[in-house]
Amino acid sequence: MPEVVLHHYDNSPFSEKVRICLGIKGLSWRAVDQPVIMPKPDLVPLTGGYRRIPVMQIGADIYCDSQLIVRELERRFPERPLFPSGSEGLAIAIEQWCDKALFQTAVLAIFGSIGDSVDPAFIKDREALSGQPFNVAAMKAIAPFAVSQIKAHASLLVQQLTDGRDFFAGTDPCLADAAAYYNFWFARTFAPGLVDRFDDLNGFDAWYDRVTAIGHGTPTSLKPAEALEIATNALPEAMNTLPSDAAIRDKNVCLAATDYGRDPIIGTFVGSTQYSLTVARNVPELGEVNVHVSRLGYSVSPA
Ligand SMILES: N[C@@H](CCC(=O)N[C@@H](CS)C(=O)NCC(=O)O)C(=O)O
Repeated sequence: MPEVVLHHYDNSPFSEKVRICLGIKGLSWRAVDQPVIMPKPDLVPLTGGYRRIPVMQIGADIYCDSQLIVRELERRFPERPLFPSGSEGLAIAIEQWCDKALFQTAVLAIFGSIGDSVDPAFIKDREALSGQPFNVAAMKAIAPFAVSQIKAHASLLVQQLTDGRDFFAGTDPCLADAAAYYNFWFARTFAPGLVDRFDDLNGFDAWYDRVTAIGHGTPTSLKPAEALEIATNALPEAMNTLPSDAAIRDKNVCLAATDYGRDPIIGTFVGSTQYSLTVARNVPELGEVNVHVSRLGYSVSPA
């Protein structure tokens, strides 16, 4: 099987979720450093327009969005499962809580705290990404409340740990641990002093340290040009389409995130599962690549 290539950058919280999942599975992988802001000339040819981070590449298969990336890791590398047996849906529901409610709270608290020192180019880029003003003054005003909310979220996790278990689902770490962890990692790394410890939340910091200790598996760096070459020399996996999507099979469609970073990915609809949508794209410099997005949170429409 071709190597797992993760297009990421060190400071990316959603990448940290994936890196911890790679650590849980003990995988070796290749790390491509991508820019934190646009332009991303070595990423967009692979994705066909999607600019968010992380993106996983396996040969000529390109997986957009951390929620799809972790599912694909589970499908290809089922050992040391990310989804506790019988609780797959629950793990994903918890991931949704972490990626939406908890993440939004962490963003407000962090940028409310460090907003004055943020690079104006970053602010401009994120305004374009979200279509909203990056209002540091408003974030500052709400930061104390956001910090109190982060702690309230942390206390939910502590409730799950009261029986003395090591991780969210018991003795072994799973997706829920990685998904909750990256938000606290984000705050603790980028806004020191904000929520460094929760001494009165019994068990939280020990859990946090256990997840930190999982690490990231074994990454080795790869140049962006080498990743493009891997795609050029590979063929995408064959895909099936669900019967409910038969009407759009082989049609030219546009896939797009529905929250932010909604740049369209245009291609021929060639595959779907209950949780993913796939288009084939023929890229002059790369040949045939399949781009996969998560069904949850992405729209499909005629191109
Ligand atoms: N739902 C997406 C969200 C990804 C996301 O917002 N990523 C951030 C970085 S952690 C991003 O792409 N920011 C803009 C950028 O890096 O260009 C996922 O789970 O992967």
